[in-house]
Amino acid sequence: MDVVTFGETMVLFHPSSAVPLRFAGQFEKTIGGAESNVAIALSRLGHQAGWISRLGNDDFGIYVRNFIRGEGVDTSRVVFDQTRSTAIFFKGKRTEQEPKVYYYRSGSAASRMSPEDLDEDYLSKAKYLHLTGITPALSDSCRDLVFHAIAMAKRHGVMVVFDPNIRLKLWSKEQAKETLIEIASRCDIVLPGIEEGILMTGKSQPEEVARMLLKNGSKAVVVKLGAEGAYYDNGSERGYIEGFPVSRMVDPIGAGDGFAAGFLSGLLRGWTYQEAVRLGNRVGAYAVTVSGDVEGYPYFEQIIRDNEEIPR
Ligand code: KDG
Repeated sequence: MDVVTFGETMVLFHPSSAVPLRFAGQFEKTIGGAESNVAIALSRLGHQAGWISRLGNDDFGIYVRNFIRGEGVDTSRVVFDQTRSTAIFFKGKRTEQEPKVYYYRSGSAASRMSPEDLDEDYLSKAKYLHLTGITPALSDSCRDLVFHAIAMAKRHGVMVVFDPNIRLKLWSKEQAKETLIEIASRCDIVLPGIEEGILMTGKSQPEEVARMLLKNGSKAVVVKLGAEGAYYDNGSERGYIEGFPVSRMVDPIGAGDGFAAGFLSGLLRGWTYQEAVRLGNRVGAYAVTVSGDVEGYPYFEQIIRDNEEIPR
């Protein structure tokens, strides 16, 4: 495996027309989950990714597993929980820039994930472990799982990449800050969005956010700046990398996960930080052109075809 990740993936319903949810009569169904988004995007970019989770033993659980497996992601460690359901969520009107999300996930199968869901042999063979700050917000056992996974990865020299992905519908700012700073201090690479970086460090500029997170214990930090691109600092090199212009902006959700996948793809290819961040920006840009989370993620061939300037 190049990258192993774990987290909750839900069935996502979008209203078919741009009306408030209470008037919507028809919905399109797909899936959404930050970690499976990263695994799918990595698989399209040509890497081996494994996604670990718990799903309900129901039609939605099978749908989520089949969708992710159909993208070439290894789902062999997914467990079907006999007593809990697969979570679902809805996205609000498509005309909004940042659509509202409505979760129906409390007490879901994935919220029962715990350290027992980790297979040490499986994780030890990965090059990277990818984590997000959504998982520790789901339950105490999920929080334990995150810390357990980091310790396990460290024992085997697996690099740990952490995207704080703060979801204030799941916990308060104070709880999020305390836990995410603690997790970040144990991770090799941290990928906050600028707003997340501000919340975690109290600093307002990307350079300061990165410096604080390096001081906190991480070896490298990339601060995502949306359309503006990203700022990286790995202790020896630092700088801003411009974003990619997009022809149509439909829905920014999923762009950060696309960034993480593109960036990891660059590192897995042995590229420099600068080149890897650039690929992250590019994959994030593709993601915002569609309403679903994963539909916009490109195949590597598409990236080469769409732009000759791809490094190497
Ligand atoms: O990053 C996109 C995800 O946030 C979205 O698909 C849903 O995983 C999700 C969450 O927990 O909010």
